Amino acid sequence: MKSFEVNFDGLVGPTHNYGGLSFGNVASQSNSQQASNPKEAALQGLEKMKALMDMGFVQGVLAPQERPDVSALRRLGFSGSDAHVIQQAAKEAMPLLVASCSASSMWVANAATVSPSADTQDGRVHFTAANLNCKFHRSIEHPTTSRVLSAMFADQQHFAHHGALPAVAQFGDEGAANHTRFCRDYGEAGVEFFVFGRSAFDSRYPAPQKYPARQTLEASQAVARLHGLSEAGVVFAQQNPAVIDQGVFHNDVIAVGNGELLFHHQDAFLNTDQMLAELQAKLSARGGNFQSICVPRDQVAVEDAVRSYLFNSQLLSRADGSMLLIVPEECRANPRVWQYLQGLTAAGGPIREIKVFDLKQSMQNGGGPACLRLRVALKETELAAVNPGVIMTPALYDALTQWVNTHYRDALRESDLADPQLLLECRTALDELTQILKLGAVYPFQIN
Ligand code: SUG
Repeated sequence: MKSFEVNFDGLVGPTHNYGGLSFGNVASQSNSQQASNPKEAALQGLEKMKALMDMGFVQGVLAPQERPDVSALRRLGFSGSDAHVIQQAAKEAMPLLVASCSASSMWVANAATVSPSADTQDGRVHFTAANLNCKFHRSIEHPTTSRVLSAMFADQQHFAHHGALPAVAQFGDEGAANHTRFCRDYGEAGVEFFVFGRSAFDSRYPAPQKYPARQTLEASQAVARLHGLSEAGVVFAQQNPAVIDQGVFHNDVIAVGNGELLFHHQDAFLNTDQMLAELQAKLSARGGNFQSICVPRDQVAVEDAVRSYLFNSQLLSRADGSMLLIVPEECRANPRVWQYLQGLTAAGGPIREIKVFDLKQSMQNGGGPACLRLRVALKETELAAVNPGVIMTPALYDALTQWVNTHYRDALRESDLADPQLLLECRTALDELTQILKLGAVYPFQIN
């Protein structure tokens, strides 16, 4: 049976802004308070989705969330009408209003961890929504994420959904950004690779000193258990704490994998040789031939990787078996990274082509091409069971482009977030979107 890796890209929401909310994420911190352009951000994302569809990949769309999140503000003690809640928060606690307005759900690599049916005990595709417990603005995403994923993957014969892990730092879970899967073919049993930043209960694992490690070993282990993965099909590895302290807040900022290939920086992991040997052995037991490409620090420093987002790229398999790397414009702008990439494609290895995309609006908050997509490997029958409203087509691309042009602002500053009109604009837009994507009622304002 045919199988596919489908990329579901997060549609950028109408409140995209630079709130400076993510300590440890260099771009978010350094672009804080700049004016954003939500319309441009959403159109840049749609361009990438269309380009992948035009290249023959199956492409999906994941809806943004309702923002400002008035119910989150109510839980923090603001009351009265929705407009009053927003105005009071703006007056008394602007950082909370900014957090409740973040369009951060666009980075859907953090929405959930997904295990394809070939790896799971019950033969279904498993999803665990990420609790994103490290940052308040992200911790409020998972209830709506769960509803949206359930509306997209509704068929219980094929799809199983798990709620987010307990909302405490010991189970900090950032979803697929710290999860990669290696396999010979998307439809065959593979090896799921979980990368964690620290252990909550075992002090033998070193922790970073400056910035938080968002993902714990215990969270990764819990997800593997929930998904019914076998010992033979998982590898757990620790991220190098020194690179977290240089701004690598998710593993997908320093490594990316696809098929039988891991593309990573020399300093990405602790105990790299042992980890590579385990991946090699486990994939080989599954009939695969594990390969890795290590980018040496004397060619690309960690700082260059963080600035350019070289590893936050999409590594895609083409029909002829070779691979394509989708990188952000910032890679071309960095001479060392660009020179490395020229050498990489010329070397005759598995990565043959580089395609560059302008995703500046998202990049300025630390979200590159790979952050914007959630990968779901599906067999033909499973793909047929996905809500067809969320699969990209030329007609859907046109409808979404028109929808963005109708509803989105082209400039947003912090002071604009206090405007109760913004809430109405967002709800009007999202109500229309649920019809375009055929999702049914998924937003709090549609349910309550
Ligand atoms: O969680 N930025 C996101 C970026 C997430 C990137 N995702 C992956 N690497 N997969 C984060 O730090 C910034 C929001 C602000 O500052 O306005 C933010 O949330």
